[in-house]
Amino acid sequence: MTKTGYSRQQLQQADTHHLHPFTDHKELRANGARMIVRGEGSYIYDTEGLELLDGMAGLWCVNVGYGRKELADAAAQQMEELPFYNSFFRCSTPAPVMLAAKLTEIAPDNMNQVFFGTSGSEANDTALRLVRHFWSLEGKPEKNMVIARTYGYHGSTIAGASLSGMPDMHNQLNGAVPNIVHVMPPYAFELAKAGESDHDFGLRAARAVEDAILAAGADKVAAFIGEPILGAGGVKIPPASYWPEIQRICAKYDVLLMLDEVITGYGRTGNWFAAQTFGIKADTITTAKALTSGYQPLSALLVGDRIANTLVEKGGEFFHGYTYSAHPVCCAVALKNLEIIEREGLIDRVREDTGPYLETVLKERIASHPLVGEVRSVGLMAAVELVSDKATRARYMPSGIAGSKVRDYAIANGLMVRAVGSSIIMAPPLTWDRATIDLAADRLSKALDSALAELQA
Ligand code: PXG
Repeated sequence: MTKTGYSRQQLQQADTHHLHPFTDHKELRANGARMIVRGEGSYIYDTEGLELLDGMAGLWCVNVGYGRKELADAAAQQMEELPFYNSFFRCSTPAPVMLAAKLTEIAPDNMNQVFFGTSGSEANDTALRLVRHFWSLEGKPEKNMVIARTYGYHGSTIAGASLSGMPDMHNQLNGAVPNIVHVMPPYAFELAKAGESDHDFGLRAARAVEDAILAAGADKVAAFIGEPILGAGGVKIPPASYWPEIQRICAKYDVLLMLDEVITGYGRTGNWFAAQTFGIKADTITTAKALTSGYQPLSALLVGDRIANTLVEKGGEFFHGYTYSAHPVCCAVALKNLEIIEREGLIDRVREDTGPYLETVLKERIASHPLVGEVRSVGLMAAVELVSDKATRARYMPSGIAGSKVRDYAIANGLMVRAVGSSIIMAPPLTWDRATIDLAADRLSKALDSALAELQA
């Protein structure tokens, strides 16, 4: 029985009326979902009382960990005072106003405007509309193509899926948003040529963007969009040469730079934003997830001065917005969440202590495992590549089998991780300390051993 009084069986029965995201429904109904009923600190609990160390912070979002009463109180207080009022028709409410001001304080210097939505997908829809509108206002409506990347993930609305570089999603779209092209991602582990240095590979991957600009003509290209580190596509961390080259290319051809920090924002890489970690100057920054640590659905599109000035000065009315743009309850929770992150020094800790510690632990304890082809991390965001042969980087077949086995063993050992193809991904709460990282490494090592034994059987 759960605290709610329902057994797993009762919940699974009711769940047959629930269409889950990214799910094969027939398979789910045959096996039933794990029912997570409670969270506390770094742990989640299911109906059977299983305690899982949450190596994914929910879905890359619960940065301050579970069970924060302060966040519940902030929501309750706002609900009692004013549960909702809109920001249309010359109205506003205090929480989003104060949040917007706070965000411009912690964001890169040129980011002084914020547009709110409730999800990363919505924020990217806004970003796409905004960059195209910007070029129209500048008298260049034909400058409307956006360059994105294979393996990129930008959401699941039609614009989000169109910007994403996931072939399976595109195949189901039956018509993507026009004028979006995809180029290679900076994924050295699979795409670098024999003998090619990381530096050279980074430049080559960036120049795929230049090639796309030249192929279309710079006067046709509105923007490039990318995650500083590809997240859902498998924590693919670009070589140090990549972002400076992208920046140079965007500047040369006057192509706007849209950063998608839905995963990397709010401390994950050891700074408020990965733009600061990698030194990227963007025109828009999409954020969501950890803005509220997942306690409420909220996104914030940070809009740079160049776009904002044109929008404000030349734009007239921008015909765009959502009922829940600037939702006061979500914004009140976000303000409190940012306060917690600051008060507890979580970002400095990631940058100076736990981030480097995680990197060391992965290198010293995980990288040498016979199943592991590479480990990589920035801050508290990591990937472990699984191979059948360390030298050739060959994979176990069928594709993804090693990832799902390691994930399942990790869960059985009390560690929630995510598999992306032949890799294991981690993005834990920023509250993890060294002892928690050690515990996660113990559980992951055991999972690697068990999976290897089975794969070799
Ligand atoms: N951009 C990025 C970089 C994301 O990671 C979105 C946009 C869309 O956000 P919303 O809030 O609309 O989901 C995301 C979302 C996974 C997984 O399995 C990742 C996301 C969402 C769901 C699953 O890793 N990222």
